[in-house]
Amino acid sequence: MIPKIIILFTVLAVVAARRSYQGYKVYEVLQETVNQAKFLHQLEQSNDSIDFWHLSKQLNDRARVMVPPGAQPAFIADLMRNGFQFSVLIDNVESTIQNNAAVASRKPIPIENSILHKYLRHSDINSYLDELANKYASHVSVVEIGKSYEGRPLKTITINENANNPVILLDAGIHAREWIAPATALYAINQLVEHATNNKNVLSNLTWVILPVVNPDGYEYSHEQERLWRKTRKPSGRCSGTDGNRNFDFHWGEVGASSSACSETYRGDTAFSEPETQAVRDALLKLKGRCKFYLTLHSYGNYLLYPWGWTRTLPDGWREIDEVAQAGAAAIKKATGSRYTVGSSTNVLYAAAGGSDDWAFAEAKVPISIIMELPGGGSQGFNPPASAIERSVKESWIGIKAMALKVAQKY
Ligand code: 0X9
Ligand code: ZN
Repeated sequence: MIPKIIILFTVLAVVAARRSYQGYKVYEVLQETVNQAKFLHQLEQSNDSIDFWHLSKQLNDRARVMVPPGAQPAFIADLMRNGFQFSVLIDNVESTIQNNAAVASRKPIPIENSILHKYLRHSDINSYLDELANKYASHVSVVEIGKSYEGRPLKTITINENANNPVILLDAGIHAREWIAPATALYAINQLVEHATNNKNVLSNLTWVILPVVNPDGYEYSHEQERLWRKTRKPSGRCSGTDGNRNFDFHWGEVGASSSACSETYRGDTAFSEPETQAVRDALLKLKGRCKFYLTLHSYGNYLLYPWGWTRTLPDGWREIDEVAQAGAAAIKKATGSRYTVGSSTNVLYAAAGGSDDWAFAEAKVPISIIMELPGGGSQGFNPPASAIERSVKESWIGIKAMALKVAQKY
């Protein structure tokens, strides 16, 4: 029997170890002119202490920027000097994080039920995959495609393997804090395996390979220590982590990626410096010729984006990708009314080289490569409450299915 006082101290130690976002604010900043948009992009590149949750090239769009208390006076002075209109979207980021902790500590429920109501931990996600492979052994299998830097198994689940089928590779969670992405991948797995009869049209002549958490070290760290952690966890000098979505070897580091290890968009020491990006690379290379659709889930902003992410020029074959993405956006619009913006990453958002989407398209020769920026949590940004999971994953699955169907018709 462990004395209560020890339990209390352990709980306090764990709570104390978690990074606090007390006093951090998220500002919404309206960019009305080209110069204002340029100013924000330069700020994103040059200032490691402020964190852009959303930034795009579109005029009259509102950037969302998280700023720690000490940097707020200078940030506001910068905005005023440049004539920005702005407001405070989240007054204290810490209060949105505590809401989530309350949900996370509810008593456990069976995994299938939890998918819609909880952000599952990495070990539970992997257990679920193994459980499905055991239960549906004739057409479901799990493969460990590598290990994360901290040694967590990177598991893919393959559904409906058949050498004649085109393959869809779906991944999620390369950015740790974007919890809704692994939750969506998990719901897709659940639908394809446990509700196969409702999803026959995307199973009959397609094989799905799904990696629900690309960056489990970062994902776990964002549960335990820093809710808004984005990168992997391997140390580089005095800072930790690489932005996995700047680490792929295609125009690596050329634009929109930082060479500073402390930046949120650190490109890594070399291209493919991270075991997690190597695993995605190898999985895609293994499927070269067969994989027709690479879909990578992120959050947030309701975007369906495609190559290139490193230049504003559009690649040969972009119309095919656009057609698939438009099918996804239209299906969602029809089902729930939610709007997605469709276009090339550089033209819609910003130029950022080294993304998995560009690499899959250019080097693994996947003809349809799309990044889906899922809905966020409204005023909570990356921190959509667990109560929002069900509505979000069900809506996103409608779009994913519509895109898969389009791909099945093409190949
Ligand atoms: O910046 C990113 O990596 C993505 N947005 S996020 O807010 N989820 O971080 C967009 C990436 C678009 N694709 C490329 N630039 N290749
Ligand atoms: Zn992301």
